[in-house]
Order: sequence, then C-alpha cells, then structure tokens
Amino acid sequence: MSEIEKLEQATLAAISGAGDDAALEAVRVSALGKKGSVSELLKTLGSMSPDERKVQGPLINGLRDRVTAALAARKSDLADADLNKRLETERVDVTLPARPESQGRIHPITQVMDELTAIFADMGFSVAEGPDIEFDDFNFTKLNIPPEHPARQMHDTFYMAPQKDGSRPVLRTHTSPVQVRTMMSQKPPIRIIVPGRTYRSDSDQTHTPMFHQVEGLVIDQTTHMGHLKWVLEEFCKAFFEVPKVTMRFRPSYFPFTEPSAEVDMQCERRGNEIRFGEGNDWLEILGCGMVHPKVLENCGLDPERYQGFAFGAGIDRLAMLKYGIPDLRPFFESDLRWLRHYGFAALDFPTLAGGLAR
Ligand code: 2NL
Repeated sequence: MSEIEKLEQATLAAISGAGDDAALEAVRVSALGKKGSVSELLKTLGSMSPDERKVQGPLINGLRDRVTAALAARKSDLADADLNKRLETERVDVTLPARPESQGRIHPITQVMDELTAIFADMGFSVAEGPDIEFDDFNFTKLNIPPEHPARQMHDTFYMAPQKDGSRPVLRTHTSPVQVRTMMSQKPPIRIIVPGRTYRSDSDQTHTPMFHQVEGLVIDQTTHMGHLKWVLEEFCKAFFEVPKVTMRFRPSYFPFTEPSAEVDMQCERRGNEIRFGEGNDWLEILGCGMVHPKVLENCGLDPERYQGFAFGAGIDRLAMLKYGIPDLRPFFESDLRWLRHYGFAALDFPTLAGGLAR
C-alpha cells in the first residue's frame, strides 16, 4: 500500500470515528489545516519534476477531494443524529392535561377577546387584524376625519418620525384602519370584527396609553340599522349572560358614521355592584352608526350600491364590567398576584356550547 493510500485509510477512519463536531473539526485541521497531513502532501507538488507531478498530482488532489467529501458527509450525519436524538428526548405530549400546580393564567383581556370572537363567530363574523403602526391616511383621512380634527393633535396621537415622502406614521388610535383595509381589499358582503391594541397619548386613573378596542363592520346591499340593533342586542345578552336586556340608542356624532349613536344597556346599581338585564339605570357600553357614504367612497365602495353599519367598544372596559374589576391600571402592570386573582385557567376556552364563564 502506498503512503498516500495509507494516509487516506487513516484519515477516513478518523473521520468516521469522530463522535461530535469538535472531534470532526480536529480531524479536519489535522488533515486539511495549514500544517495538515494532506496539505503538507499538496505542498510537495511544487518541488516535483513535471513528469513526477503528472503522476502524483491526480493522486494527491484525489485524496484531498475524497477527504473533503468524507468530512462533509460525516458532518451532515452528525447533525441528523443530533436532531433525531433531540426529537426523541425533547418530545412534548401536547395531549397531557394542564398540571394543577401550573401558575399560568389567561389575562382577562385575552379571555374577553376570545369570548367576543366566539359570540360574533356564531353570528357569521370573522376576525380581521392589521398593523399597530398605521398610515395617517388609513387611521384618519379615509375615515372622514379632517386635518383640523382634535384627534390629529400631537397630544392625542403618537406620531412616528416623518417619512421621506412627508407622511407621518401613527400608532393607530382605533382599530378602524383595519376595516378601511378590509373594504379596500375585499368585495362585500363584509362581516368582520376587529379586536386589537390601540394607542392614545393619555394617562390617568381611567386611561392608559395603550388600550384595547373591538370594532365591528357589516357591509352589504341592504344592511340597515335594524340589523345593527339586533346584532348588538344579541351580543350584549351573550356577553353579559342575561336572557334579555333593554338597550337605549342615543343620537351621537362620529365623523365616520351617519347617523351615529351611543348605546346604553339597562342595569341596576347596588353599592359597588352592577347587574345587567334588570333595573332602571343605564350604562354606556359602545358607539355605533351607519358607515358614512364618504368613508365607503374613500375605501373604493359605491355608496349607491352598498351600505352598512359599524360599532366600537373598549375591551378593557367590557372586561372590567363583566368581571367586576375596579381599576384599569393593574391590567398592564404584570403583577402575578393580580393575574392569579382575576385571570382564567389555561385551556378553559370559552365556547358558546361550553359556556363562557366558569
Ligand atoms: C367608540 C365608538 C365607533 C366605528 C367605531 C367605524 C369604522 C369604520 C367606518 C365606520 Cl371603517 N365606523 N367604526 C363607528 C362608530 C363608533 O366606536 O366609542 N368606540 C370605543
């Protein structure tokens, strides 16, 4: 056996014997590194006569190529073995029941979002989402909010640095830009709810700079205010888990709806407690209206052909009302004691069939 063949045999044996990446790298350096055995052989080609080189060249280069290929093959085998080992040992059985000692809780806002989604899904609504950082145009202009509107003031809205084209992106002040995007990209009939984070430059006992909204939008050819009232009434009964509720629609104003209304729910206040579906008191829970023809037009829909309604409510407030949470600020303080008190058990998904609150 020639010296080259012996070297090849020894090197290939060392490669298949390397048990991990570090060992394999050591073999590579000892063969192909600057002072490696194969590299040293390659260097000898320089001092050979042309005839000798003609014979030795292919032998030594062939050796280098086979060693290189064997190194690559072993590296990939080691990676496969590593992955298989991890798949074997790090297997998670997602069908196991939650551990009773588990500390995790579903945040009331997540719980309420899940409940809203289940209730509206049952009425044929799907969930739409969009970015938190919005174009000024989608957040304001398309919604018929004029440049001089107070919502556009710096102290109400978080503006981002101006772009090259002069436009200023904003942290969305409501979830309406998602409805704008939906109207621009989908043909009616549209039936969506849009739950999500919203931002306003406001911070006191009852306002946090980030809060949560759910808005709804229905657009079709004959959708009218009667449909709006039915949807909201069904929602309130399902959400507050009462068999019947009286609702009061007070005329109001929003730039993006005409006519507009604020909606109160019948309630009974006893001390700190509040009950829905009984009593002679009223509690405002949301705003709504028929989508303004200008908004439809701005979003590429023909107002002569299509019409519809929209509504918006604060999720944080809905959660406080339903679950008797007195203060808004701890919602965003990540205090585990608060979360253990007001949070919900994991895997206790709200469904219409299984009930919403347990
Ligand atoms: C409130 C009132 C409202 C809407 C939101 C809306 C969205 C589009 C077009 C028309 Cl794209 N309207 N949204 C309409 C009326 C009221 O929210 O008090 N929210 C907390």
